[in-house]
Amino acid sequence: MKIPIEKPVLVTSALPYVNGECHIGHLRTYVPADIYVRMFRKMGYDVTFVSGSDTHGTPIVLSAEAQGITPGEVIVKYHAHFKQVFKELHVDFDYYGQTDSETNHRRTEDIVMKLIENGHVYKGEIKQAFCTTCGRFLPDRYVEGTCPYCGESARGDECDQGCGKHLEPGEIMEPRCKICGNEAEFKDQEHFFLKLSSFTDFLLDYLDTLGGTLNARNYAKEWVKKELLDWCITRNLEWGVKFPGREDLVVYVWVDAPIGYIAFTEELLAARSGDENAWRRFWKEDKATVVHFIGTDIIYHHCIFWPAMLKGAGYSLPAAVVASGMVKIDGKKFSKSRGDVVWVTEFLERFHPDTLRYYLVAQSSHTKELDFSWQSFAMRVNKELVAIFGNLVYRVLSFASKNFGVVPDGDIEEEVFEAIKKTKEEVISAVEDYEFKKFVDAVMKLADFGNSYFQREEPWHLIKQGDQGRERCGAIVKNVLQLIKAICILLEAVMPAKMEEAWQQLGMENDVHTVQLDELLVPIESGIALKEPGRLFEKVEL
Ligand code: B3M
Ligand code: ZN
Repeated sequence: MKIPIEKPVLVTSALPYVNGECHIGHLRTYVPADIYVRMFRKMGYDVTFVSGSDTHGTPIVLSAEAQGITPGEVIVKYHAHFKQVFKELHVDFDYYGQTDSETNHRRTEDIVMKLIENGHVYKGEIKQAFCTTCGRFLPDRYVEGTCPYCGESARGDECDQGCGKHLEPGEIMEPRCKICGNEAEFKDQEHFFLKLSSFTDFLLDYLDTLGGTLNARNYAKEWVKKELLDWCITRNLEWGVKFPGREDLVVYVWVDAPIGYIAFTEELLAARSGDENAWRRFWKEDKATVVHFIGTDIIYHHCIFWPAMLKGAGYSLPAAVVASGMVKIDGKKFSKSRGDVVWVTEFLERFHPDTLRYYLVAQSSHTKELDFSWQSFAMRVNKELVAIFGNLVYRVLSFASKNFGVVPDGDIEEEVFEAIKKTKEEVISAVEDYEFKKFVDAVMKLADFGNSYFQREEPWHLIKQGDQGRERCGAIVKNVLQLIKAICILLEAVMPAKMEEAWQQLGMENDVHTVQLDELLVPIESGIALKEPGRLFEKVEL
Protein backbone atom coordinates (compact mmCIF):
# COMPACT_ATOMS: atom_id res chain seq x y z
CA MET A 1 0.00 0.00 0.00
CA LYS A 2 1.44 3.36 -1.04
CA ILE A 3 0.74 6.00 1.59
CA PRO A 4 -0.49 9.26 0.00
CA ILE A 5 1.91 12.07 0.77
CA GLU A 6 -0.80 14.73 0.80
CA LYS A 7 -2.62 13.23 3.78
CA PRO A 8 -1.36 13.50 7.34
CA VAL A 9 -0.18 10.21 8.80
CA LEU A 10 -0.86 9.05 12.34
CA VAL A 11 1.48 6.34 13.57
CA THR A 12 0.64 4.55 16.79
CA SER A 13 2.62 2.04 18.78
CA ALA A 14 0.84 -0.61 20.91
CA LEU A 15 0.25 0.46 24.48
CA PRO A 16 2.40 -1.39 27.02
CA TYR A 17 0.62 -2.68 30.10
CA VAL A 18 2.24 -0.72 32.88
CA ASN A 19 2.31 -3.66 35.25
CA GLY A 20 6.08 -4.12 35.44
CA GLU A 21 9.36 -2.98 33.96
CA CYS A 22 10.21 -2.67 30.29
CA HIS A 23 12.18 -5.55 28.79
CA ILE A 24 13.74 -5.74 25.35
CA GLY A 25 10.79 -7.74 24.03
CA HIS A 26 8.70 -4.59 24.29
CA LEU A 27 11.08 -2.63 22.12
CA ARG A 28 10.53 -4.65 18.97
CA THR A 29 7.45 -2.53 18.35
CA TYR A 30 8.51 0.90 19.60
CA VAL A 31 11.93 1.19 18.04
CA PRO A 32 10.89 0.25 14.49
CA ALA A 33 7.84 2.53 14.79
CA ASP A 34 10.12 5.40 15.77
CA ILE A 35 12.46 4.60 12.86
CA TYR A 36 9.50 4.54 10.50
CA VAL A 37 8.28 7.92 11.75
CA ARG A 38 11.71 9.52 11.42
CA MET A 39 12.10 8.17 7.88
CA PHE A 40 8.65 9.26 6.79
CA ARG A 41 9.37 12.76 8.04
CA LYS A 42 12.62 12.82 6.08
CA MET A 43 10.60 11.77 3.03
CA GLY A 44 8.39 14.83 3.47
CA TYR A 45 5.32 13.34 5.18
CA ASP A 46 3.42 15.10 7.93
CA VAL A 47 3.56 12.49 10.70
CA THR A 48 2.13 12.41 14.21
CA PHE A 49 3.34 9.65 16.54
CA VAL A 50 1.37 8.63 19.63
CA SER A 51 1.26 5.89 22.21
CA GLY A 52 0.59 5.57 25.91
CA SER A 53 0.31 3.27 28.86
CA ASP A 54 -2.35 0.58 29.04
CA THR A 55 -3.56 1.01 32.59
CA HIS A 56 -6.54 -1.32 32.95
CA GLY A 57 -7.41 -4.99 32.99
CA THR A 58 -6.23 -7.94 35.01
CA PRO A 59 -2.52 -7.43 34.17
CA ILE A 60 -2.62 -4.25 36.26
CA VAL A 61 -4.90 -5.54 39.00
CA LEU A 62 -2.85 -8.71 39.49
CA SER A 63 0.38 -6.74 39.68
CA ALA A 64 -1.17 -4.46 42.31
CA GLU A 65 -2.33 -7.45 44.34
CA ALA A 66 1.09 -9.06 44.17
CA GLN A 67 2.82 -5.86 45.33
CA GLY A 68 0.24 -5.00 47.96
CA ILE A 69 -0.46 -1.60 46.44
CA THR A 70 -3.42 -0.11 44.56
CA PRO A 71 -3.84 -0.29 40.77
CA GLY A 72 -3.56 3.50 40.73
CA GLU A 73 -0.16 3.28 42.43
CA VAL A 74 0.99 0.59 40.01
CA ILE A 75 0.23 2.70 36.97
CA VAL A 76 1.85 5.84 38.36
CA LYS A 77 5.03 3.87 39.06
CA TYR A 78 5.40 2.09 35.73
CA HIS A 79 3.98 4.84 33.57
CA ALA A 80 6.86 7.02 34.73
CA HIS A 81 9.26 4.13 34.15
CA PHE A 82 8.16 3.54 30.55
CA LYS A 83 8.26 7.24 29.75
CA GLN A 84 11.82 7.42 31.02
CA VAL A 85 12.90 4.35 29.03
CA PHE A 86 11.43 5.77 25.82
CA LYS A 87 13.22 9.03 26.44
CA GLU A 88 16.57 7.32 26.92
CA LEU A 89 16.05 5.29 23.79
CA HIS A 90 15.03 8.33 21.75
CA VAL A 91 11.66 6.86 20.94
CA ASP A 92 10.22 10.32 20.47
CA PHE A 93 6.46 10.21 20.68
CA ASP A 94 4.66 13.45 19.99
CA TYR A 95 2.43 12.33 22.82
CA TYR A 96 2.56 9.52 25.32
CA GLY A 97 -0.69 9.32 27.28
CA GLN A 98 -2.38 6.77 29.49
CA THR A 99 -5.75 5.06 29.19
CA ASP A 100 -7.08 6.07 32.60
CA SER A 101 -7.34 9.68 31.43
CA GLU A 102 -10.64 11.49 31.50
CA THR A 103 -10.59 11.81 27.72
CA ASN A 104 -10.25 8.08 27.30
CA HIS A 105 -13.05 7.34 29.75
CA ARG A 106 -15.25 9.77 27.82
CA ARG A 107 -14.29 8.48 24.39
CA THR A 108 -14.82 4.87 25.49
CA GLU A 109 -18.27 5.68 26.86
CA ASP A 110 -19.13 7.42 23.61
CA ILE A 111 -18.06 4.48 21.47
CA VAL A 112 -19.82 1.92 23.66
CA MET A 113 -22.99 4.04 23.64
CA LYS A 114 -22.84 4.30 19.84
CA LEU A 115 -22.42 0.53 19.58
CA ILE A 116 -25.47 0.06 21.81
CA GLU A 117 -27.54 2.65 19.90
CA ASN A 118 -26.62 1.04 16.61
CA GLY A 119 -27.88 -2.31 17.86
CA HIS A 120 -24.53 -4.10 18.02
CA VAL A 121 -24.61 -4.97 21.72
CA TYR A 122 -26.79 -7.46 23.59
CA LYS A 123 -27.04 -8.85 27.11
CA GLY A 124 -26.34 -12.53 27.63
CA GLU A 125 -25.23 -15.23 30.04
CA ILE A 126 -21.71 -16.60 30.12
CA LYS A 127 -20.02 -19.37 32.01
CA GLN A 128 -17.43 -17.54 34.02
CA ALA A 129 -14.62 -19.32 35.87
CA PHE A 130 -15.18 -19.14 39.63
CA CYS A 131 -12.82 -20.15 42.44
CA THR A 132 -14.63 -21.67 45.40
CA THR A 133 -11.50 -21.45 47.57
CA CYS A 134 -11.00 -17.72 47.00
CA GLY A 135 -14.75 -17.21 46.68
CA ARG A 136 -14.59 -15.07 43.56
CA PHE A 137 -15.03 -14.91 39.81
CA LEU A 138 -11.86 -15.23 37.79
CA PRO A 139 -11.75 -12.90 34.80
CA ASP A 140 -9.00 -13.12 32.16
CA ARG A 141 -5.55 -13.53 33.69
CA TYR A 142 -6.97 -14.69 37.03
CA VAL A 143 -7.51 -18.04 35.40
CA GLU A 144 -5.12 -20.38 33.62
CA GLY A 145 -5.74 -23.65 31.82
CA THR A 146 -5.66 -25.27 28.40
CA CYS A 147 -6.44 -23.69 25.02
CA PRO A 148 -9.45 -25.38 23.38
CA TYR A 149 -8.05 -24.60 19.92
CA CYS A 150 -4.48 -25.92 20.13
CA GLY A 151 -4.14 -27.65 23.50
CA GLU A 152 -1.29 -25.47 24.85
CA SER A 153 -1.34 -23.76 28.25
CA ALA A 154 -3.30 -20.57 28.07
CA ARG A 155 -4.56 -17.62 30.10
CA GLY A 156 -8.25 -16.91 30.54
CA ASP A 157 -8.45 -14.52 27.62
CA GLU A 158 -5.59 -15.53 25.35
CA CYS A 159 -3.66 -18.56 24.26
CA ASP A 160 -0.30 -17.00 25.11
CA GLN A 161 1.78 -20.17 24.80
CA GLY A 162 0.24 -21.66 21.67
CA CYS A 163 -1.86 -20.44 18.75
CA GLY A 164 -2.25 -16.90 20.08
CA LYS A 165 -6.02 -16.84 19.79
CA HIS A 166 -8.17 -14.61 21.93
CA LEU A 167 -10.33 -16.72 24.26
CA GLU A 168 -13.81 -15.82 25.36
CA PRO A 169 -14.81 -16.28 29.02
CA GLY A 170 -15.80 -19.90 29.57
CA GLU A 171 -13.75 -21.21 26.64
CA ILE A 172 -10.63 -22.21 28.55
CA MET A 173 -10.39 -25.88 29.54
CA GLU A 174 -9.18 -27.29 32.88
CA PRO A 175 -9.34 -23.84 34.51
CA ARG A 176 -7.24 -23.18 37.61
CA CYS A 177 -7.23 -20.13 39.85
CA LYS A 178 -4.06 -18.09 39.33
CA ILE A 179 -4.09 -16.94 42.97
CA CYS A 180 -4.49 -20.22 44.89
CA GLY A 181 -3.80 -22.77 42.15
CA ASN A 182 -6.99 -24.73 42.82
CA GLU A 183 -9.32 -26.03 40.18
CA ALA A 184 -11.97 -23.52 39.22
CA GLU A 185 -15.58 -24.18 38.26
CA PHE A 186 -17.83 -22.38 35.82
CA LYS A 187 -20.81 -20.33 37.02
CA ASP A 188 -23.38 -18.39 35.06
CA GLN A 189 -23.02 -14.65 34.96
CA GLU A 190 -24.72 -11.86 33.09
CA HIS A 191 -22.59 -9.85 30.65
CA PHE A 192 -22.72 -7.72 27.51
CA PHE A 193 -21.66 -8.86 24.06
CA LEU A 194 -20.71 -7.24 20.79
CA LYS A 195 -22.31 -9.06 17.85
CA LEU A 196 -18.98 -9.72 16.25
CA SER A 197 -20.41 -12.45 14.06
CA SER A 198 -22.43 -9.88 12.12
CA PHE A 199 -19.21 -8.09 11.12
CA THR A 200 -17.83 -11.13 9.27
CA ASP A 201 -18.41 -9.86 5.72
CA PHE A 202 -17.29 -6.38 6.57
CA LEU A 203 -14.08 -7.77 8.10
CA LEU A 204 -13.27 -9.98 5.14
CA ASP A 205 -13.55 -7.01 2.77
CA TYR A 206 -11.67 -4.71 5.10
CA LEU A 207 -8.82 -7.16 5.60
CA ASP A 208 -8.41 -7.47 1.84
CA THR A 209 -7.63 -3.77 1.59
CA LEU A 210 -5.70 -3.43 4.83
CA GLY A 211 -2.10 -2.28 4.40
CA GLY A 212 0.81 -3.16 6.64
CA THR A 213 2.49 -6.52 6.92
CA LEU A 214 1.04 -9.69 5.43
CA ASN A 215 1.31 -11.68 8.64
CA ALA A 216 -1.32 -9.43 10.26
CA ARG A 217 -3.80 -9.60 7.42
CA ASN A 218 -3.44 -13.33 6.83
CA TYR A 219 -3.62 -14.39 10.45
CA ALA A 220 -6.77 -12.33 11.00
CA LYS A 221 -8.41 -13.56 7.81
CA GLU A 222 -7.95 -17.16 8.81
CA TRP A 223 -9.81 -16.65 12.08
CA VAL A 224 -12.58 -14.64 10.46
CA LYS A 225 -13.09 -17.38 7.86
CA LYS A 226 -13.32 -20.07 10.56
CA GLU A 227 -16.12 -18.45 12.56
CA LEU A 228 -16.34 -15.43 14.79
CA LEU A 229 -17.78 -15.85 18.26
CA ASP A 230 -19.60 -12.86 19.67
CA TRP A 231 -17.33 -10.90 21.91
CA CYS A 232 -17.94 -10.44 25.65
CA ILE A 233 -17.07 -6.79 26.31
CA THR A 234 -17.68 -6.48 30.06
CA ARG A 235 -15.90 -7.74 33.18
CA ASN A 236 -16.58 -7.84 36.91
CA LEU A 237 -13.75 -5.64 38.10
CA GLU A 238 -13.63 -2.48 40.14
CA TRP A 239 -10.79 -1.04 38.11
CA GLY A 240 -11.43 0.20 34.58
CA VAL A 241 -13.95 2.16 32.54
CA LYS A 242 -17.49 1.59 33.82
CA PHE A 243 -19.93 0.06 31.38
CA PRO A 244 -22.64 2.73 30.82
CA GLY A 245 -25.45 2.34 33.32
CA ARG A 246 -23.80 -0.48 35.30
CA GLU A 247 -21.80 0.31 38.41
CA ASP A 248 -20.84 -3.35 38.84
CA LEU A 249 -19.25 -3.80 35.40
CA VAL A 250 -16.28 -2.35 33.59
CA VAL A 251 -15.57 -2.76 29.90
CA TYR A 252 -13.03 -5.39 28.92
CA VAL A 253 -9.56 -3.82 28.71
CA TRP A 254 -9.40 -4.57 24.98
CA VAL A 255 -12.31 -2.15 24.50
CA ASP A 256 -10.76 0.91 26.12
CA ALA A 257 -7.11 0.20 25.27
CA PRO A 258 -7.23 0.80 21.51
CA ILE A 259 -9.65 3.67 22.06
CA GLY A 260 -6.63 5.20 23.77
CA TYR A 261 -5.21 5.81 20.29
CA ILE A 262 -8.13 8.16 19.64
CA ALA A 263 -8.05 9.76 23.08
CA PHE A 264 -4.31 10.48 22.77
CA THR A 265 -4.87 12.07 19.37
CA GLU A 266 -7.58 14.23 20.95
CA GLU A 267 -5.42 15.23 23.89
CA LEU A 268 -2.41 16.06 21.73
CA LEU A 269 -4.21 17.99 19.02
CA ALA A 270 -6.40 19.95 21.39
CA ALA A 271 -3.35 21.03 23.36
CA ARG A 272 -1.46 21.90 20.18
CA SER A 273 -4.10 23.81 18.30
CA GLY A 274 -6.73 24.65 20.89
CA ASP A 275 -9.23 23.03 18.53
CA GLU A 276 -11.24 20.41 20.41
CA ASN A 277 -12.32 18.84 17.13
CA ALA A 278 -8.94 18.51 15.43
CA TRP A 279 -8.81 14.75 16.17
CA ARG A 280 -11.84 14.17 13.96
CA ARG A 281 -9.78 14.51 10.79
CA PHE A 282 -7.98 11.35 11.87
CA TRP A 283 -10.77 9.28 13.32
CA LYS A 284 -14.08 10.48 11.96
CA GLU A 285 -13.57 12.13 8.62
CA ASP A 286 -11.17 9.74 6.95
CA LYS A 287 -8.80 12.57 6.10
CA ALA A 288 -5.65 10.90 7.38
CA THR A 289 -3.75 7.64 7.19
CA VAL A 290 -3.59 5.66 10.44
CA VAL A 291 -0.80 3.10 10.79
CA HIS A 292 -0.68 0.80 13.84
CA PHE A 293 2.57 -0.82 14.95
CA ILE A 294 1.91 -3.88 17.11
CA GLY A 295 3.37 -7.29 18.02
CA THR A 296 2.12 -10.49 16.37
CA ASP A 297 0.50 -11.54 19.66
CA ILE A 298 -2.12 -8.82 19.35
CA ILE A 299 -3.07 -9.12 15.68
CA TYR A 300 -6.44 -10.63 16.60
CA HIS A 301 -7.36 -7.57 18.67
CA HIS A 302 -6.20 -5.00 16.12
CA CYS A 303 -7.47 -6.66 12.97
CA ILE A 304 -10.77 -8.08 14.24
CA PHE A 305 -12.11 -6.44 17.42
CA TRP A 306 -10.83 -2.96 16.70
CA PRO A 307 -12.09 -2.43 13.13
CA ALA A 308 -15.45 -3.96 14.13
CA MET A 309 -15.76 -1.50 17.00
CA LEU A 310 -14.80 1.47 14.84
CA LYS A 311 -17.13 0.44 12.06
CA GLY A 312 -20.02 -0.25 14.43
CA ALA A 313 -19.64 3.11 16.15
CA GLY A 314 -19.20 5.12 12.94
CA TYR A 315 -15.51 5.98 13.15
CA SER A 316 -12.90 5.86 10.36
CA LEU A 317 -10.75 2.81 9.85
CA PRO A 318 -7.00 2.34 10.15
CA ALA A 319 -5.14 1.94 6.86
CA ALA A 320 -2.36 -0.38 8.00
CA VAL A 321 -1.36 -2.78 10.74
CA VAL A 322 2.34 -3.60 11.03
CA ALA A 323 3.09 -6.63 13.18
CA SER A 324 6.57 -7.39 14.46
CA GLY A 325 7.74 -10.89 15.32
CA MET A 326 8.23 -11.79 18.97
CA VAL A 327 11.56 -11.67 20.80
CA LYS A 328 13.15 -14.75 22.29
CA ILE A 329 16.14 -14.93 24.59
CA ASP A 330 18.70 -17.56 23.60
CA GLY A 331 15.97 -19.49 21.80
CA LYS A 332 13.59 -19.41 24.77
CA LYS A 333 10.31 -17.60 25.24
CA PHE A 334 10.48 -14.60 27.55
CA SER A 335 9.87 -15.53 31.13
CA LYS A 336 10.34 -13.30 34.12
CA SER A 337 10.00 -16.23 36.51
CA ARG A 338 12.62 -18.37 34.74
CA GLY A 339 14.92 -15.37 34.37
CA ASP A 340 14.85 -15.48 30.57
CA VAL A 341 14.52 -11.75 30.24
CA VAL A 342 16.72 -8.73 29.51
CA TRP A 343 15.65 -5.57 31.33
CA VAL A 344 16.13 -2.42 29.30
CA THR A 345 17.34 -0.34 32.24
CA GLU A 346 20.11 -2.84 32.96
CA PHE A 347 21.03 -3.00 29.31
CA LEU A 348 21.37 0.76 29.14
CA GLU A 349 23.67 0.83 32.15
CA ARG A 350 26.25 -0.97 30.01
CA PHE A 351 25.57 -0.13 26.38
CA HIS A 352 24.63 2.86 24.29
CA PRO A 353 20.90 2.95 23.42
CA ASP A 354 21.70 3.35 19.72
CA THR A 355 23.49 0.01 19.64
CA LEU A 356 20.31 -1.62 20.88
CA ARG A 357 18.17 0.24 18.37
CA TYR A 358 20.47 -0.89 15.59
CA TYR A 359 20.55 -4.48 16.79
CA LEU A 360 16.76 -4.72 17.03
CA VAL A 361 16.32 -3.96 13.35
CA ALA A 362 19.53 -5.45 11.95
CA GLN A 363 19.23 -8.83 13.59
CA SER A 364 16.18 -10.17 11.80
CA SER A 365 13.48 -8.95 9.46
CA HIS A 366 10.57 -7.20 11.08
CA THR A 367 7.90 -9.86 10.88
CA LYS A 368 10.25 -12.70 11.88
CA GLU A 369 11.06 -13.81 15.37
CA LEU A 370 14.13 -12.18 16.86
CA ASP A 371 16.30 -14.45 18.95
CA PHE A 372 18.33 -12.26 21.28
CA SER A 373 21.74 -13.47 22.42
CA TRP A 374 24.75 -11.58 23.75
CA GLN A 375 26.87 -13.22 21.05
CA SER A 376 24.72 -11.89 18.23
CA PHE A 377 24.55 -8.47 19.87
CA ALA A 378 28.35 -8.34 20.18
CA MET A 379 28.70 -9.54 16.61
CA ARG A 380 26.44 -6.82 15.17
CA VAL A 381 28.17 -4.09 17.12
CA ASN A 382 31.73 -5.29 16.52
CA LYS A 383 31.51 -6.44 12.91
CA GLU A 384 29.14 -3.81 11.59
CA LEU A 385 29.04 -0.68 13.73
CA VAL A 386 32.68 -0.76 14.81
CA ALA A 387 34.41 -2.47 11.89
CA ILE A 388 32.47 -1.10 8.95
CA PHE A 389 30.79 2.18 9.74
CA GLY A 390 32.78 3.37 12.79
CA ASN A 391 36.01 2.50 11.05
CA LEU A 392 35.05 4.42 7.92
CA VAL A 393 34.22 7.57 9.83
CA TYR A 394 37.26 7.45 12.10
CA ARG A 395 39.76 6.56 9.44
CA VAL A 396 38.62 9.08 6.88
CA LEU A 397 38.04 11.92 9.29
CA SER A 398 41.43 11.39 10.93
CA PHE A 399 43.13 11.43 7.55
CA ALA A 400 41.11 14.43 6.42
CA SER A 401 41.71 16.53 9.54
CA LYS A 402 45.40 15.73 9.60
CA ASN A 403 45.97 16.63 5.97
CA PHE A 404 43.33 19.25 5.24
CA GLY A 405 41.54 20.35 8.43
CA VAL A 406 38.53 21.25 6.30
CA VAL A 407 36.35 19.56 3.68
CA PRO A 408 38.69 19.74 0.67
CA ASP A 409 37.83 20.95 -2.84
CA GLY A 410 36.76 18.58 -5.56
CA ASP A 411 33.81 17.23 -7.50
CA ILE A 412 31.58 14.39 -6.41
CA GLU A 413 32.13 11.54 -8.83
CA GLU A 414 29.35 9.87 -10.75
CA GLU A 415 30.19 6.55 -9.14
CA VAL A 416 29.60 8.02 -5.68
CA PHE A 417 26.40 9.80 -6.62
CA GLU A 418 25.12 6.59 -8.19
CA ALA A 419 25.89 4.56 -5.07
CA ILE A 420 24.05 7.05 -2.90
CA LYS A 421 21.10 7.25 -5.27
CA LYS A 422 20.76 3.50 -5.37
CA THR A 423 20.93 3.25 -1.58
CA LYS A 424 18.33 5.97 -1.24
CA GLU A 425 15.92 4.06 -3.46
CA GLU A 426 16.56 0.79 -1.65
CA VAL A 427 16.03 2.46 1.70
CA ILE A 428 12.78 4.16 0.71
CA SER A 429 11.28 0.99 -0.65
CA ALA A 430 12.47 -1.01 2.38
CA VAL A 431 10.85 1.46 4.77
CA GLU A 432 7.63 1.55 2.76
CA ASP A 433 7.57 -2.24 3.00
CA TYR A 434 8.37 -2.25 6.75
CA GLU A 435 11.62 -4.09 5.96
CA PHE A 436 13.87 -2.38 8.43
CA LYS A 437 16.59 -4.96 8.16
CA LYS A 438 16.84 -4.36 4.41
CA PHE A 439 17.11 -0.67 5.22
CA VAL A 440 20.12 -0.98 7.52
CA ASP A 441 21.74 -3.64 5.33
CA ALA A 442 21.57 -1.27 2.35
CA VAL A 443 23.21 1.51 4.34
CA MET A 444 25.94 -0.81 5.62
CA LYS A 445 26.63 -1.75 2.01
CA LEU A 446 27.13 1.92 1.25
CA ALA A 447 29.59 2.15 4.14
CA ASP A 448 31.36 -0.90 2.74
CA PHE A 449 31.58 0.84 -0.57
CA GLY A 450 33.06 3.88 1.19
CA ASN A 451 35.77 1.74 2.77
CA SER A 452 36.71 0.03 -0.45
CA TYR A 453 36.67 3.27 -2.45
CA PHE A 454 39.05 4.89 0.04
CA GLN A 455 41.27 1.81 0.04
CA ARG A 456 41.28 1.54 -3.74
CA GLU A 457 42.23 5.18 -4.36
CA GLU A 458 45.10 5.09 -1.84
CA PRO A 459 44.93 8.78 -0.92
CA TRP A 460 47.89 8.30 1.49
CA HIS A 461 50.14 7.84 -1.60
CA LEU A 462 48.54 10.67 -3.52
CA ILE A 463 49.13 13.18 -0.74
CA LYS A 464 52.87 12.70 -1.19
CA GLN A 465 52.76 13.29 -4.93
CA GLY A 466 53.06 17.05 -5.26
CA ASP A 467 50.30 19.57 -5.89
CA GLN A 468 48.44 17.42 -8.36
CA GLY A 469 48.52 14.44 -6.07
CA ARG A 470 47.30 16.55 -3.21
CA GLU A 471 44.47 17.90 -5.31
CA ARG A 472 43.38 14.43 -6.37
CA CYS A 473 43.73 13.23 -2.78
CA GLY A 474 41.46 16.05 -1.61
CA ALA A 475 38.83 15.08 -4.15
CA ILE A 476 38.92 11.47 -2.96
CA VAL A 477 38.51 12.59 0.64
CA LYS A 478 35.64 14.86 -0.28
CA ASN A 479 33.89 11.99 -2.02
CA VAL A 480 34.16 9.76 1.02
CA LEU A 481 32.93 12.61 3.23
CA GLN A 482 29.93 12.85 0.93
CA LEU A 483 29.26 9.17 1.56
CA ILE A 484 29.57 9.65 5.30
CA LYS A 485 27.21 12.59 5.15
CA ALA A 486 24.65 10.44 3.30
CA ILE A 487 25.02 7.59 5.77
CA CYS A 488 24.50 9.96 8.70
CA ILE A 489 21.26 11.29 7.20
CA LEU A 490 19.93 7.80 6.61
CA LEU A 491 21.06 6.23 9.85
CA GLU A 492 19.80 9.12 11.93
CA ALA A 493 16.48 7.32 11.92
CA VAL A 494 18.09 4.27 13.49
CA MET A 495 20.80 5.81 15.69
CA PRO A 496 19.77 9.41 16.31
CA ALA A 497 22.28 10.21 19.05
CA LYS A 498 25.29 8.62 17.37
CA MET A 499 24.52 10.25 14.05
CA GLU A 500 24.31 13.61 15.72
CA GLU A 501 27.82 12.97 17.03
CA ALA A 502 29.11 11.94 13.58
CA TRP A 503 27.37 14.92 12.00
CA GLN A 504 29.20 17.27 14.34
CA GLN A 505 32.52 15.61 13.58
CA LEU A 506 31.81 16.35 9.93
CA GLY A 507 31.53 20.01 10.91
CA MET A 508 27.92 20.24 9.80
CA GLU A 509 26.01 23.03 11.46
CA ASN A 510 22.39 22.22 10.69
CA ASP A 511 20.31 19.69 12.62
CA VAL A 512 20.75 16.12 11.40
CA HIS A 513 17.37 15.18 12.89
CA THR A 514 15.43 17.41 10.54
CA VAL A 515 17.49 17.08 7.36
CA GLN A 516 15.39 15.75 4.47
CA LEU A 517 16.38 12.95 2.11
CA ASP A 518 16.86 15.48 -0.74
CA GLU A 519 20.06 16.52 1.05
CA LEU A 520 21.63 13.14 0.33
CA LEU A 521 22.73 14.25 -3.11
CA VAL A 522 23.63 17.83 -2.26
CA PRO A 523 27.44 18.06 -2.43
CA ILE A 524 29.06 18.62 0.94
CA GLU A 525 30.40 22.14 1.14
CA SER A 526 34.15 22.56 0.70
CA GLY A 527 35.99 24.60 3.29
CA ILE A 528 33.93 23.73 6.36
CA ALA A 529 36.16 22.95 9.32
CA LEU A 530 36.20 19.32 10.41
CA LYS A 531 35.99 18.62 14.12
CA GLU A 532 38.29 16.41 16.13
CA PRO A 533 37.35 12.84 15.18
CA GLY A 534 36.57 10.38 17.96
CA ARG A 535 35.56 6.73 17.82
CA LEU A 536 31.79 6.45 17.52
CA PHE A 537 31.35 2.91 18.87
CA GLU A 538 33.12 0.80 21.42
CA LYS A 539 33.76 -2.87 20.94
CA VAL A 540 31.52 -5.15 22.99
CA GLU A 541 33.49 -7.68 25.02
CA LEU A 542 31.61 -10.85 25.74
N1 B3M B 1 -1.41 -3.67 26.46
C1 B3M B 1 -1.06 -5.79 25.41
C2 B3M B 1 0.24 -6.09 24.93
O1 B3M B 1 1.15 -5.30 24.82
C3 B3M B 1 -1.71 -4.48 25.34
C4 B3M B 1 -1.64 -3.76 24.05
C5 B3M B 1 -2.73 -2.79 23.90
S1 B3M B 1 -2.67 -1.96 22.40
C6 B3M B 1 -4.11 -1.16 22.27
O2 B3M B 1 0.35 -7.26 24.65
ZN1 ZN C 1 -4.20 -22.14 21.29
